Amino acid sequence: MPSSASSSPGDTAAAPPQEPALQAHFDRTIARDQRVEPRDWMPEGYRRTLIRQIAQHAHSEIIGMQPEGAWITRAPSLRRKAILFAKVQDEAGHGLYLYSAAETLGADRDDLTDRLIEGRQKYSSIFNYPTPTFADVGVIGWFVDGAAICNQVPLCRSSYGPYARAMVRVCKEESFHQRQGYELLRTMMAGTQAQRDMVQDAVDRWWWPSLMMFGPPDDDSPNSAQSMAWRIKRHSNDELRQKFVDMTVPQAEKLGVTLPDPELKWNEERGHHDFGTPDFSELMRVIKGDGPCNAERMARRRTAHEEGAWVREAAAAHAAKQARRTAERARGEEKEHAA
Ligand code: BYC
Repeated sequence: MPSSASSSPGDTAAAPPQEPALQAHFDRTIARDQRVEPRDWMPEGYRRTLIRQIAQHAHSEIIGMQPEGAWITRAPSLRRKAILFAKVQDEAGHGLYLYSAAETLGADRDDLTDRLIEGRQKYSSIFNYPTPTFADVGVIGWFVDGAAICNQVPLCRSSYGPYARAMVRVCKEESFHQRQGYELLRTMMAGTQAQRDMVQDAVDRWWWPSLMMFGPPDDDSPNSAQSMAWRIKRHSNDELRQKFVDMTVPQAEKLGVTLPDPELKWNEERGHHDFGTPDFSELMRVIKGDGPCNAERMARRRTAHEEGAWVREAAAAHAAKQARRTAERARGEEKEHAA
């Protein structure tokens, strides 16, 4: 487990250390696999990269509530409704931990929200696909949360302390999310032919977009090399994509569905599955805003933000009142002591 690098170089010196010394200390922290904490000096590029990735990750959790959230009122039983409610609520929680982690880097939460709703910051491509049937809820749990686990378990060892610690809890919850999806699909596969067809149709629609979640191929990933050198990312996009495929193939066999890739086969020599190439031009189109549901997701998020203004105002007024009362109490106690 990496330990914290809390001491700063020059603690013992009278004058504040100069940047090269700070940089050297930061480099040593990374090389020793220790953690960088909010109070530590860090290069501006490292801070910017983290804010970018953590904010996108937070936005993804918040926008990611929509595709499944659309089924809460239509879930086929009370049990499924309660499960789905809990899952979507967990996603809101993940967004909140992540916005808090971004705040430790000096980001402002309101500003991050503005960047999202004005389209100046990204969120995961996967949430721009529609959820026309209840099988989509199961497949999102199985594929999307499965992909999230592959991507996020290594982030528990990310070099930035608050991000890594947030990921520990997020991953525990994602693991439940994945299992509930798989359990839902197993139930549907044990049902009627129409239900089995519904599952296969959802698998066919979500497979390739799920592979795209891992980002562009390594050769076209402008951020990977630096993020890996800083140990923010621990594995490349292609490594994680491969891990997801290897993990999912036996699960698909057990479930009795076919993954829609004719090139998918076990490669004995590599000890991995070979698989086809996702359409990365589609990924780029979706990231740029031209996916099937981008406009709908953003419109919904903007409306929710506008409709939530009174809640934020009320919470701010309540916090101000509490602060005023605490200050008044402190002044009263001071007077008592003085008397
Ligand atoms: N979608 O150089 P690259 C969840 C962007 S939510 C959109 O490889 P990087 C859940 C990328 O940002 C979990 N954009 O970038 C919630 C970059 O653009 P900028 C979401 C993408 O950062 C609810 C450019 O393309 N997970 O689990 O090294 C319900 C070049 O890419 C995508 C996270 O956020 C994409 N798919 O690697 C259910 C995980 N891919 O910023 C489930 C944390 C790439 O340079 N993030 N881009 O303009 C990461 O691990 C990394 O940021 C990525 C990309 C692997 C996504």
